[in-house]
Amino acid sequence: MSRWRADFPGLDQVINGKELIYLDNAATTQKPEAVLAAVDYAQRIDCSNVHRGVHALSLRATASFEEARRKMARFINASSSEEVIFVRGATEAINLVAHSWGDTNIKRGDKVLVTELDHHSNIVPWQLVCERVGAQVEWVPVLMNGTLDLKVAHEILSSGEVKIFAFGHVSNALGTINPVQEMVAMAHEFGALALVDGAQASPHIAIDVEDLGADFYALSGHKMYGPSGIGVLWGKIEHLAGMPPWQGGGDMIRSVSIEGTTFAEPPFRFEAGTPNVAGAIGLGAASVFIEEAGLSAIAEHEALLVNKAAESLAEIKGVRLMGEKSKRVGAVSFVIDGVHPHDVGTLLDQEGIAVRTGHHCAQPLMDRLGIPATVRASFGLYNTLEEIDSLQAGVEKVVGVFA
Ligand code: 7TS
Repeated sequence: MSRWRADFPGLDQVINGKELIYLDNAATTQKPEAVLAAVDYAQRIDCSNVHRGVHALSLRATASFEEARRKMARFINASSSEEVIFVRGATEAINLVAHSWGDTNIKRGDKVLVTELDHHSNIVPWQLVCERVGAQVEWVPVLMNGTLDLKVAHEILSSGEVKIFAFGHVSNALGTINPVQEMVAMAHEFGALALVDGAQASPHIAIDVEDLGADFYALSGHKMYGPSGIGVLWGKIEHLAGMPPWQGGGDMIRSVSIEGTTFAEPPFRFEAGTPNVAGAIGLGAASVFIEEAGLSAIAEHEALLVNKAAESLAEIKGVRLMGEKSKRVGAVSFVIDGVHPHDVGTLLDQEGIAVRTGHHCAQPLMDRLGIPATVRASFGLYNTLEEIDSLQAGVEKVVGVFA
């Protein structure tokens, strides 16, 4: 049993006549009572716009919103909450950097380095900026064991032409944990910045942006037990201070006149318009929930789940696991010979088991693995070893149906 399970009301439901077994946590996580209550309070009681009212409600909403920013700064060990920008999610965080930093600093003939292991969110924004400015996207290949070929990364970086190296902390499709510090150091050695997509790391691994040494770090609230529509872009203040705004509007200016506009300091320069106030407050509550649960206790519990899932699925004839077992967190991805992953997903759903099937927005990875799609079971702190038994039984049943 998981000691955290009772905090999640969404888990307590019956799907297709079976108790829900929710193994689609890499897509989004369920929300604990503490997050639901924080969002509810922000909208029911403290409902007001932020940074613009002198009345009590607005002051309360602003205080809670800025408290959430400080909680997120603590959660990732940022040196200052000025470095924490609220965005819609990891996708928007990366697009913000690609536009604001990228359009200013990447020039014709420069290179941007991405990886074949990454989510489309950390690929497409870089392709777009390279098209805009006439730069070139270069790729770090992924090896069949699910890890990156860092020798090639080193080779490409050593040209000195790479402006930024963008890569994930943890792969959403395979669960591979990348050696972030080593990759950041490699980028810096050759004069490139490093952006880390932490969307799949933040629910599983303690994040210390100072220690990782990266220049930018992106995360999504809904993948770490927080609400959807909110996330964080962390950036080193020396970069943020020199970056132009991406979007213009209210709350991001110092002054506006007919002659022109001057902009607020970070983080407000990058938060045009009314922000997702309740979402940010809910995300702050999620970070406290995770801190109180303890990332080392979470990691210990989840390692049992991932290892048991990998071992029990590998025992089933016809099942092929993707990626390397030892460096994995949060997810296992597999295919069944002769069975389309979507059929596996549909049959598992009949057992009340929610998994994701498809390319997981990681088509370059699928191409490299030579498959169109996988079945992915991904785990949260509330999953149990009994649920892994049910997954194994469910997959055995699928194999039986197609035998
Ligand atoms: N980066 C990674 C590594 C992701 O896994 C995802 C979403 C994103 C970025 C985008 O996050 P968003 O919150 O901005 O949408 N990944 C998945 C997934 O694996 N299944 O559904 C969404």
